Amino acid sequence: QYGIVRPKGYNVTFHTNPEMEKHHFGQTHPMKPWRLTLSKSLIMSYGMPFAMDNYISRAATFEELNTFHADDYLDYLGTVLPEPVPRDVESANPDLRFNLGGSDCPLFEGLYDYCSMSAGGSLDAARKICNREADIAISWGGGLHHAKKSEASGFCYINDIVLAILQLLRCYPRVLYIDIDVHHGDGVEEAFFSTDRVMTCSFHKHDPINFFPGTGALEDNGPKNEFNAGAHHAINVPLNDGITDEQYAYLFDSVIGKIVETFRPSAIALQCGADSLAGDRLGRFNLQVQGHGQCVEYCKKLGLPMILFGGGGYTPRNVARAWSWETAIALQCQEKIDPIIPAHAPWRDHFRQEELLPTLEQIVGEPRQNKNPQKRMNEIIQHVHEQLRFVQH
Ligand code: ZL4
Ligand code: CA
Ligand code: ZN
Repeated sequence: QYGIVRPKGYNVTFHTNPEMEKHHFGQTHPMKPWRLTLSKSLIMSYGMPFAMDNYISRAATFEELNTFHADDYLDYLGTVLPEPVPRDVESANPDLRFNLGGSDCPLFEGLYDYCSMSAGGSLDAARKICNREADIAISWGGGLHHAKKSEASGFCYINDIVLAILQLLRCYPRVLYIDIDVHHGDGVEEAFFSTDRVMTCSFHKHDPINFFPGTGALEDNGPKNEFNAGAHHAINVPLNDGITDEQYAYLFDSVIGKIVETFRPSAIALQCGADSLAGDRLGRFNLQVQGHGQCVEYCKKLGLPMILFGGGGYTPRNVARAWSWETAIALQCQEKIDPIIPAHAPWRDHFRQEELLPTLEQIVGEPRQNKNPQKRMNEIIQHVHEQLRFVQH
Protein backbone atom coordinates (compact mmCIF):
# COMPACT_ATOMS: atom_id res chain seq x y z
CA GLN A 1 0.00 0.00 0.00
CA TYR A 2 2.98 2.34 0.51
CA GLY A 3 4.84 1.06 -2.54
CA ILE A 4 7.91 0.12 -0.54
CA VAL A 5 8.91 -3.42 -1.43
CA ARG A 6 11.71 -5.70 -0.28
CA PRO A 7 14.98 -4.92 -2.04
CA LYS A 8 15.88 -7.59 -4.60
CA GLY A 9 18.76 -9.89 -3.82
CA TYR A 10 19.43 -8.85 -0.26
CA ASN A 11 17.91 -8.55 3.17
CA VAL A 12 17.67 -5.83 5.82
CA THR A 13 16.97 -6.60 9.50
CA PHE A 14 15.80 -3.98 11.98
CA HIS A 15 16.42 -4.40 15.72
CA THR A 16 14.60 -2.37 18.36
CA ASN A 17 13.36 -2.70 21.90
CA PRO A 18 10.43 -0.45 22.81
CA GLU A 19 11.23 -0.94 26.53
CA MET A 20 14.52 0.92 26.03
CA GLU A 21 12.73 4.07 24.90
CA LYS A 22 10.90 4.42 28.21
CA HIS A 23 14.07 5.25 30.17
CA HIS A 24 15.05 8.76 31.21
CA PHE A 25 18.48 10.19 31.97
CA GLY A 26 16.80 13.11 33.79
CA GLN A 27 14.60 16.04 32.86
CA THR A 28 17.25 18.30 31.32
CA HIS A 29 19.80 15.70 30.20
CA PRO A 30 20.44 16.02 26.42
CA MET A 31 20.19 12.24 25.79
CA LYS A 32 16.51 11.48 25.17
CA PRO A 33 15.76 7.78 24.51
CA TRP A 34 12.37 9.01 23.27
CA ARG A 35 14.11 10.03 19.98
CA LEU A 36 14.08 6.27 19.21
CA THR A 37 10.28 6.22 19.48
CA LEU A 38 10.04 9.24 17.19
CA SER A 39 12.42 7.66 14.65
CA LYS A 40 10.62 4.34 14.65
CA SER A 41 7.21 5.98 14.23
CA LEU A 42 8.47 7.97 11.23
CA ILE A 43 9.99 4.84 9.69
CA MET A 44 6.66 3.08 10.22
CA SER A 45 4.58 5.87 8.73
CA TYR A 46 6.54 5.52 5.49
CA GLY A 47 5.71 1.78 5.47
CA MET A 48 9.36 0.73 5.61
CA PRO A 49 8.80 -2.18 8.06
CA PHE A 50 7.01 -4.05 5.22
CA ALA A 51 10.28 -4.28 3.35
CA MET A 52 12.52 -5.61 6.12
CA ASP A 53 12.64 -8.21 8.92
CA ASN A 54 11.73 -6.55 12.21
CA TYR A 55 12.94 -7.95 15.52
CA ILE A 56 12.26 -7.00 19.10
CA SER A 57 15.73 -7.43 20.51
CA ARG A 58 16.39 -9.19 23.78
CA ALA A 59 18.53 -7.84 26.59
CA ALA A 60 22.18 -8.93 26.46
CA THR A 61 23.21 -11.35 29.23
CA PHE A 62 25.94 -10.67 31.81
CA GLU A 63 28.19 -13.17 29.99
CA GLU A 64 27.73 -11.31 26.71
CA LEU A 65 28.52 -7.93 28.29
CA ASN A 66 31.49 -9.61 29.95
CA THR A 67 33.12 -10.37 26.56
CA PHE A 68 34.36 -6.77 26.73
CA HIS A 69 33.45 -5.21 30.08
CA ALA A 70 35.14 -6.07 33.39
CA ASP A 71 33.30 -8.17 36.01
CA ASP A 72 33.57 -5.61 38.80
CA TYR A 73 32.25 -2.81 36.58
CA LEU A 74 29.27 -4.93 35.47
CA ASP A 75 28.59 -6.07 39.06
CA TYR A 76 28.51 -2.46 40.19
CA LEU A 77 26.36 -1.36 37.21
CA GLY A 78 23.90 -4.10 38.09
CA THR A 79 23.54 -3.07 41.72
CA VAL A 80 23.84 0.73 41.91
CA LEU A 81 20.61 2.53 42.59
CA PRO A 82 19.65 6.04 41.58
CA GLU A 83 20.00 8.73 44.21
CA PRO A 84 16.65 9.49 45.91
CA VAL A 85 17.11 13.09 44.79
CA PRO A 86 19.03 13.32 41.51
CA ARG A 87 22.08 15.49 41.86
CA ASP A 88 22.85 17.52 38.78
CA VAL A 89 25.86 19.45 39.90
CA GLU A 90 29.32 18.02 39.26
CA SER A 91 30.83 19.23 42.52
CA ALA A 92 28.27 17.28 44.51
CA ASN A 93 29.93 14.05 43.28
CA PRO A 94 33.54 14.14 44.48
CA ASP A 95 34.43 10.48 43.86
CA LEU A 96 32.60 8.59 41.20
CA ARG A 97 33.16 4.84 41.00
CA PHE A 98 33.65 3.85 37.37
CA ASN A 99 32.63 7.41 36.43
CA LEU A 100 29.01 6.57 37.26
CA GLY A 101 26.63 9.07 38.79
CA GLY A 102 27.94 12.39 37.45
CA SER A 103 25.92 14.67 35.19
CA ASP A 104 27.08 13.00 31.92
CA CYS A 105 26.45 9.42 33.09
CA PRO A 106 23.77 9.70 35.76
CA LEU A 107 22.28 6.79 37.67
CA PHE A 108 18.63 6.38 36.76
CA GLU A 109 15.81 3.91 37.29
CA GLY A 110 16.33 0.80 35.17
CA LEU A 111 19.85 1.80 34.06
CA TYR A 112 21.13 -1.80 33.80
CA ASP A 113 18.08 -2.84 31.74
CA TYR A 114 18.54 0.13 29.43
CA CYS A 115 22.20 -0.75 28.85
CA SER A 116 21.63 -4.45 28.30
CA MET A 117 18.79 -3.75 25.86
CA SER A 118 20.93 -1.37 23.80
CA ALA A 119 23.67 -4.02 23.67
CA GLY A 120 21.14 -6.79 22.92
CA GLY A 121 19.95 -5.01 19.77
CA SER A 122 23.47 -4.59 18.44
CA LEU A 123 24.43 -8.19 19.29
CA ASP A 124 21.31 -9.48 17.52
CA ALA A 125 22.27 -7.35 14.51
CA ALA A 126 25.80 -8.79 14.51
CA ARG A 127 24.49 -12.36 14.70
CA LYS A 128 22.20 -11.78 11.70
CA ILE A 129 25.24 -10.55 9.75
CA CYS A 130 27.31 -13.56 10.87
CA ASN A 131 24.58 -16.04 9.89
CA ARG A 132 24.27 -14.31 6.49
CA GLU A 133 20.58 -13.78 7.33
CA ALA A 134 21.06 -10.05 6.84
CA ASP A 135 23.14 -8.00 4.42
CA ILE A 136 22.41 -4.84 6.40
CA ALA A 137 21.33 -4.99 10.07
CA ILE A 138 20.11 -1.85 11.83
CA SER A 139 20.41 -1.07 15.56
CA TRP A 140 19.43 2.60 16.07
CA GLY A 141 19.34 2.03 19.85
CA GLY A 142 23.07 1.26 19.86
CA GLY A 143 26.16 3.20 18.85
CA LEU A 144 27.34 4.08 22.36
CA HIS A 145 30.96 4.54 21.37
CA HIS A 146 32.52 6.16 24.48
CA ALA A 147 32.03 3.33 27.02
CA LYS A 148 35.28 1.72 28.21
CA LYS A 149 36.05 -1.72 29.60
CA SER A 150 35.67 -0.49 33.21
CA GLU A 151 34.22 2.98 32.85
CA ALA A 152 31.14 4.85 31.75
CA SER A 153 31.82 7.96 29.65
CA GLY A 154 29.88 10.57 27.69
CA PHE A 155 26.30 9.19 28.12
CA CYS A 156 27.61 5.65 27.33
CA TYR A 157 27.74 2.82 29.87
CA ILE A 158 28.04 -0.33 27.74
CA ASN A 159 29.91 -0.32 24.45
CA ASP A 160 27.47 -2.23 22.24
CA ILE A 161 29.64 -1.51 19.18
CA VAL A 162 32.67 -3.28 20.65
CA LEU A 163 30.47 -6.24 21.63
CA ALA A 164 29.00 -6.44 18.12
CA ILE A 165 32.41 -6.18 16.42
CA LEU A 166 33.77 -8.95 18.68
CA GLN A 167 30.87 -11.06 17.43
CA LEU A 168 31.64 -10.18 13.78
CA LEU A 169 35.29 -11.16 14.29
CA ARG A 170 34.16 -14.74 14.92
CA CYS A 171 33.04 -14.98 11.29
CA TYR A 172 34.88 -12.25 9.38
CA PRO A 173 38.66 -11.77 9.18
CA ARG A 174 38.63 -7.95 9.10
CA VAL A 175 36.09 -5.35 10.22
CA LEU A 176 36.11 -1.66 9.30
CA TYR A 177 34.56 0.61 11.92
CA ILE A 178 33.40 4.03 10.68
CA ASP A 179 32.07 6.72 13.03
CA ILE A 180 30.24 9.83 11.76
CA ASP A 181 29.03 11.01 15.18
CA VAL A 182 30.31 14.56 15.88
CA HIS A 183 32.30 13.14 18.82
CA HIS A 184 35.45 11.01 18.60
CA GLY A 185 34.77 7.26 18.81
CA ASP A 186 37.39 6.84 21.53
CA GLY A 187 35.97 3.72 23.25
CA VAL A 188 35.93 1.64 20.07
CA GLU A 189 39.37 2.91 19.00
CA GLU A 190 40.82 1.98 22.40
CA ALA A 191 39.20 -1.47 22.49
CA PHE A 192 40.83 -2.48 19.18
CA PHE A 193 44.02 -0.47 19.60
CA SER A 194 46.36 -3.48 19.36
CA THR A 195 44.81 -5.55 16.59
CA ASP A 196 45.12 -5.38 12.81
CA ARG A 197 41.77 -7.15 12.38
CA VAL A 198 39.80 -3.98 13.07
CA MET A 199 40.50 -0.61 11.53
CA THR A 200 38.71 2.31 13.19
CA CYS A 201 37.99 5.58 11.43
CA SER A 202 36.26 8.48 13.20
CA PHE A 203 35.24 11.84 11.73
CA HIS A 204 34.69 14.39 14.53
CA LYS A 205 34.86 17.90 15.81
CA HIS A 206 38.31 18.08 17.43
CA ASP A 207 39.35 20.53 20.08
CA PRO A 208 41.48 19.04 22.85
CA ILE A 209 40.35 21.70 25.35
CA ASN A 210 36.78 22.70 24.59
CA PHE A 211 35.14 19.70 22.97
CA PHE A 212 34.49 16.24 24.40
CA PRO A 213 36.38 13.90 24.59
CA GLY A 214 39.35 15.87 23.22
CA THR A 215 41.14 12.84 21.70
CA GLY A 216 41.41 11.81 18.05
CA ALA A 217 44.08 14.09 16.57
CA LEU A 218 45.14 13.51 12.95
CA GLU A 219 48.47 12.07 14.11
CA ASP A 220 46.87 9.49 16.42
CA ASN A 221 46.98 6.35 14.32
CA GLY A 222 47.29 3.58 16.89
CA PRO A 223 50.34 2.25 18.74
CA LYS A 224 53.58 4.04 17.86
CA ASN A 225 55.50 0.75 18.16
CA GLU A 226 55.76 -0.75 14.67
CA PHE A 227 55.87 -4.27 16.15
CA ASN A 228 52.38 -3.81 17.56
CA ALA A 229 49.89 -5.22 15.04
CA GLY A 230 47.55 -2.29 15.67
CA ALA A 231 50.02 0.31 14.36
CA HIS A 232 48.46 2.48 11.59
CA HIS A 233 45.02 0.89 12.17
CA ALA A 234 43.36 3.92 13.80
CA ILE A 235 42.37 6.71 11.42
CA ASN A 236 41.19 10.07 12.75
CA VAL A 237 39.65 12.91 10.79
CA PRO A 238 39.61 15.96 13.11
CA LEU A 239 37.34 18.76 11.91
CA ASN A 240 36.24 22.24 12.87
CA ASP A 241 32.83 23.90 13.28
CA GLY A 242 30.52 24.34 10.34
CA ILE A 243 31.68 21.64 7.90
CA THR A 244 29.32 21.33 4.90
CA ASP A 245 27.84 18.34 3.04
CA GLU A 246 30.19 18.90 0.08
CA GLN A 247 33.38 18.98 2.15
CA TYR A 248 32.29 16.04 4.29
CA ALA A 249 31.43 13.89 1.26
CA TYR A 250 34.77 14.75 -0.37
CA LEU A 251 36.66 13.70 2.77
CA PHE A 252 34.53 10.64 3.42
CA ASP A 253 34.87 9.26 -0.09
CA SER A 254 38.63 9.80 -0.33
CA VAL A 255 39.38 8.50 3.17
CA ILE A 256 37.04 5.50 3.15
CA GLY A 257 37.86 4.70 -0.49
CA LYS A 258 41.56 4.45 0.33
CA ILE A 259 40.93 2.42 3.50
CA VAL A 260 38.81 -0.12 1.62
CA GLU A 261 41.52 -0.42 -1.05
CA THR A 262 44.33 -1.12 1.44
CA PHE A 263 42.64 -2.74 4.47
CA ARG A 264 40.15 -4.78 2.41
CA PRO A 265 37.51 -5.19 5.14
CA SER A 266 35.16 -8.18 5.08
CA ALA A 267 32.40 -6.36 7.01
CA ILE A 268 31.54 -2.78 8.01
CA ALA A 269 30.27 -1.36 11.30
CA LEU A 270 28.96 2.17 10.73
CA GLN A 271 28.06 4.41 13.67
CA CYS A 272 25.55 7.00 12.40
CA GLY A 273 25.49 9.48 15.31
CA ALA A 274 23.06 12.23 14.23
CA ASP A 275 24.69 14.98 16.31
CA SER A 276 26.82 15.81 13.26
CA LEU A 277 23.68 17.35 11.69
CA ALA A 278 23.17 21.11 11.55
CA GLY A 279 21.12 22.50 14.42
CA ASP A 280 22.07 19.76 16.87
CA ARG A 281 21.91 20.81 20.53
CA LEU A 282 25.46 19.58 21.19
CA GLY A 283 26.94 19.41 17.68
CA ARG A 284 28.84 22.01 15.65
CA PHE A 285 28.58 20.87 12.03
CA ASN A 286 26.36 22.00 9.14
CA LEU A 287 25.50 18.60 7.70
CA GLN A 288 22.06 18.12 6.18
CA VAL A 289 20.12 14.83 6.15
CA GLN A 290 21.34 14.46 2.57
CA GLY A 291 25.04 14.76 3.43
CA HIS A 292 24.79 12.52 6.50
CA GLY A 293 22.94 9.90 4.45
CA GLN A 294 25.49 10.07 1.65
CA CYS A 295 27.98 8.34 3.97
CA VAL A 296 25.55 5.44 4.44
CA GLU A 297 24.97 5.33 0.69
CA TYR A 298 28.70 5.24 -0.03
CA CYS A 299 29.16 2.31 2.38
CA LYS A 300 26.16 0.45 1.03
CA LYS A 301 27.59 0.63 -2.50
CA LEU A 302 30.70 -1.21 -1.32
CA GLY A 303 28.46 -4.28 -1.16
CA LEU A 304 29.91 -5.57 2.11
CA PRO A 305 27.82 -6.91 5.01
CA MET A 306 27.12 -3.97 7.30
CA ILE A 307 25.66 -3.00 10.67
CA LEU A 308 24.19 0.49 11.09
CA PHE A 309 24.31 1.79 14.67
CA GLY A 310 22.72 4.91 16.12
CA GLY A 311 24.71 7.06 18.54
CA GLY A 312 24.46 10.74 19.44
CA GLY A 313 21.71 13.09 18.25
CA TYR A 314 20.20 15.70 20.55
CA THR A 315 17.54 17.40 18.44
CA PRO A 316 15.05 14.49 18.33
CA ARG A 317 13.14 15.50 15.17
CA ASN A 318 16.41 15.74 13.22
CA VAL A 319 17.55 12.38 14.57
CA ALA A 320 14.27 10.86 13.36
CA ARG A 321 14.71 12.50 9.94
CA ALA A 322 18.26 11.20 9.46
CA TRP A 323 17.68 7.65 10.69
CA SER A 324 14.46 7.34 8.65
CA TRP A 325 16.27 8.51 5.53
CA GLU A 326 19.14 6.12 6.24
CA THR A 327 16.75 3.22 6.75
CA ALA A 328 15.35 4.10 3.30
CA ILE A 329 18.89 4.08 1.87
CA ALA A 330 19.46 0.60 3.34
CA LEU A 331 16.18 -0.51 1.71
CA GLN A 332 17.15 1.25 -1.52
CA CYS A 333 13.74 2.92 -1.66
CA GLN A 334 14.77 6.60 -1.57
CA GLU A 335 12.67 7.46 -4.62
CA LYS A 336 9.56 6.08 -2.87
CA ILE A 337 9.99 8.48 0.05
CA ASP A 338 7.76 11.54 -0.16
CA PRO A 339 9.71 14.52 1.20
CA ILE A 340 6.47 15.70 2.80
CA ILE A 341 5.94 13.71 5.99
CA PRO A 342 2.82 11.48 5.66
CA ALA A 343 -0.39 13.02 6.99
CA HIS A 344 -0.96 10.07 9.33
CA ALA A 345 2.49 10.22 10.97
CA PRO A 346 2.24 10.57 14.77
CA TRP A 347 3.86 13.73 16.13
CA ARG A 348 3.70 15.21 12.63
CA ASP A 349 3.56 18.73 14.03
CA HIS A 350 6.96 18.12 15.55
CA PHE A 351 8.44 18.29 12.07
CA ARG A 352 6.62 21.46 11.06
CA GLN A 353 8.50 24.72 10.68
CA GLU A 354 6.44 27.86 10.89
CA GLU A 355 3.74 27.74 8.21
CA LEU A 356 5.54 25.25 5.95
CA LEU A 357 4.60 21.59 5.46
CA PRO A 358 6.61 19.20 7.63
CA THR A 359 9.40 17.62 5.54
CA LEU A 360 11.86 14.80 5.94
CA GLU A 361 14.91 16.60 4.58
CA GLN A 362 14.66 20.18 5.74
CA ILE A 363 16.25 20.42 9.17
CA VAL A 364 16.01 23.26 11.64
CA GLY A 365 18.86 25.32 12.97
CA GLU A 366 20.99 28.34 12.29
CA PRO A 367 23.94 27.43 10.06
CA ARG A 368 27.34 27.77 11.74
CA GLN A 369 30.25 29.61 10.28
CA ASN A 370 32.42 27.16 8.33
CA LYS A 371 35.89 27.01 9.91
CA ASN A 372 37.27 24.28 7.64
CA PRO A 373 39.57 25.67 4.93
CA GLN A 374 39.84 23.48 1.81
CA LYS A 375 43.63 23.41 2.23
CA ARG A 376 43.23 21.62 5.56
CA MET A 377 40.88 19.05 3.97
CA ASN A 378 43.62 18.14 1.51
CA GLU A 379 46.25 17.92 4.25
CA ILE A 380 44.02 15.46 6.09
CA ILE A 381 43.58 13.30 2.99
CA GLN A 382 47.30 13.32 2.34
CA HIS A 383 48.13 12.30 5.92
CA VAL A 384 45.61 9.44 5.81
CA HIS A 385 47.00 8.19 2.50
CA GLU A 386 50.51 8.22 3.99
CA GLN A 387 49.36 6.15 6.99
CA LEU A 388 47.69 3.64 4.74
CA ARG A 389 50.90 3.03 2.82
CA PHE A 390 51.89 0.96 5.88
CA VAL A 391 48.73 -1.14 5.65
CA GLN A 392 48.49 -4.01 3.20
CA HIS A 393 46.01 -6.84 3.61
C1 ZL4 B 1 24.47 17.55 30.43
O1 ZL4 B 1 21.92 20.11 30.83
O2 ZL4 B 1 31.94 17.80 27.95
C2 ZL4 B 1 24.07 16.71 31.48
C3 ZL4 B 1 25.57 17.22 29.64
C4 ZL4 B 1 23.02 17.05 32.27
C5 ZL4 B 1 21.32 18.48 33.04
C6 ZL4 B 1 21.69 19.61 34.01
C7 ZL4 B 1 23.09 19.53 34.56
C8 ZL4 B 1 23.90 20.76 34.28
C9 ZL4 B 1 25.25 19.23 28.38
C10 ZL4 B 1 25.96 18.07 28.62
C11 ZL4 B 1 25.37 20.54 34.33
C12 ZL4 B 1 25.89 19.87 33.09
C13 ZL4 B 1 27.39 19.78 33.08
N1 ZL4 B 1 22.34 18.18 32.07
C14 ZL4 B 1 27.87 18.81 32.06
C15 ZL4 B 1 33.21 17.69 30.65
C16 ZL4 B 1 31.87 17.95 31.04
C17 ZL4 B 1 31.39 17.62 32.41
C18 ZL4 B 1 29.88 17.55 32.41
O3 ZL4 B 1 27.02 11.63 21.27
N2 ZL4 B 1 29.32 18.83 31.99
C19 ZL4 B 1 32.17 16.90 30.16
C20 ZL4 B 1 29.75 14.46 26.77
C21 ZL4 B 1 30.12 15.89 27.11
C22 ZL4 B 1 31.64 16.93 28.73
C23 ZL4 B 1 29.24 14.31 25.39
C24 ZL4 B 1 28.43 12.65 23.68
C25 ZL4 B 1 27.92 11.24 23.47
C26 ZL4 B 1 27.87 10.81 22.03
C27 ZL4 B 1 27.44 9.34 21.89
C28 ZL4 B 1 28.83 12.89 25.12
N3 ZL4 B 1 30.80 15.94 28.39
C29 ZL4 B 1 31.26 19.25 30.58
C30 ZL4 B 1 29.75 19.13 30.62
C31 ZL4 B 1 22.63 19.02 31.05
C32 ZL4 B 1 23.74 18.72 30.20
C33 ZL4 B 1 24.15 19.56 29.16
C34 ZL4 B 1 27.11 17.73 27.83
N4 ZL4 B 1 28.04 16.81 28.15
C35 ZL4 B 1 27.48 18.25 26.61
N5 ZL4 B 1 28.63 17.65 26.21
C36 ZL4 B 1 28.94 16.76 27.15
O4 ZL4 B 1 29.12 10.87 21.40
C37 ZL4 B 1 26.10 9.00 22.43
CA1 CA C 1 32.94 10.46 15.11
ZN1 ZN D 1 28.14 12.39 19.81
